[in-house]
Amino acid sequence: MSKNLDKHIKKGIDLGRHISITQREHPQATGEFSQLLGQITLAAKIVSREVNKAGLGDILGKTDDENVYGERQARLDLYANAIFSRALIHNGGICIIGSEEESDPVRVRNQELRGKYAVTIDPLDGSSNIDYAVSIGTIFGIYRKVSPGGSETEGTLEDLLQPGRERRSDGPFVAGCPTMLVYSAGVRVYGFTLDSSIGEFLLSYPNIKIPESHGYLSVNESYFTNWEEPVQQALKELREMGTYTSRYVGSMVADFHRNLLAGGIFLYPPEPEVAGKDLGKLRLLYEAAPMAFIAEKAGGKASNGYKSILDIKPKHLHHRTPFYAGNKDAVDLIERKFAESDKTGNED
Ligand code: FDP
Repeated sequence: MSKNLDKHIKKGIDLGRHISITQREHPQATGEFSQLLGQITLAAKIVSREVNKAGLGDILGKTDDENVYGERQARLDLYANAIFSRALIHNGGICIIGSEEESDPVRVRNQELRGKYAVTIDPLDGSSNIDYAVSIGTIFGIYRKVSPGGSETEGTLEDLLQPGRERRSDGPFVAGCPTMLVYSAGVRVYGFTLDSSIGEFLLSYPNIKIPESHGYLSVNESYFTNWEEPVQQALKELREMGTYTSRYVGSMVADFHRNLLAGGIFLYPPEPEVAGKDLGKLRLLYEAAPMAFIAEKAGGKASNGYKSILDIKPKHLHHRTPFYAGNKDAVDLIERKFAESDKTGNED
């Protein structure tokens, strides 16, 4: 960001104005990216409103449907998926969406609506917490279309199955108290807080940097005995350092967001002997890669134990990965433990 533009990025400016100022950094920009972020913001506000009044209507609870991972979908999952899909397809300037709640990608068939971006989305992460007034949120990721034909042609799987490093922008939006939207378009990480009295996201964190060497260890410790030794050892050492303490909400957007501001590491290690969890639980495309992008842009790190999450090329839409993200020193320690172990290396 040039110094000249920098002076306009002050706490309190609204997201729309922020997007238009930062867009001036890119003289070649056509405004399509800003329009896409605008649509994401609009959908985030609608979902936030619904999350905050959940319980008053009939939006709580599970449906009888399951997603592609065999998890029962909550009503709010499906609601958020519908709101984001509609906002993105009709006015987002995208060609394809990969959603955690859909087994197949959704292509934008209408050429007039189609644009040059591909979006991945976890419409409501932490949804097992929906009924309990715990913060939950949306995780989105934006790629440029790479399949041939530009916006003349429909998006393809190739547009979605790109390594995280190719991302154009990512962010979680956390619906809680307060509701926040965090995003990075590749340089800084910005945090906005929703002022519900005026319905605007206002800049509250102009340049988020994850603290170093202290903070929270966020992991579901009930799986401890199922983890590989390097993870167990690393956690033991982190605890012994005395600068880390445990805190786990069980809703990744909330845990990750707290650690981004206060320091720490979020872990979801593999459980090699447990069916379906040999690569952990988190989905590379929808959960791990967008959070890894934010972690790295904030000066932290995200790894599968062997390499950066951003360097893993997704094999398919629902590819899972072990995930360690947060303070650089803590993630480095985990990688070191794996490197020292006699394991041959995780095949991603
Ligand atoms: P959820 O299934 O409720 O959507 O991958 C999603 C996630 O939640 C994360 O947000 C959360 O940290 C994790 O799963 C919780 O899994 P455990 O119950 O196994 O700890």
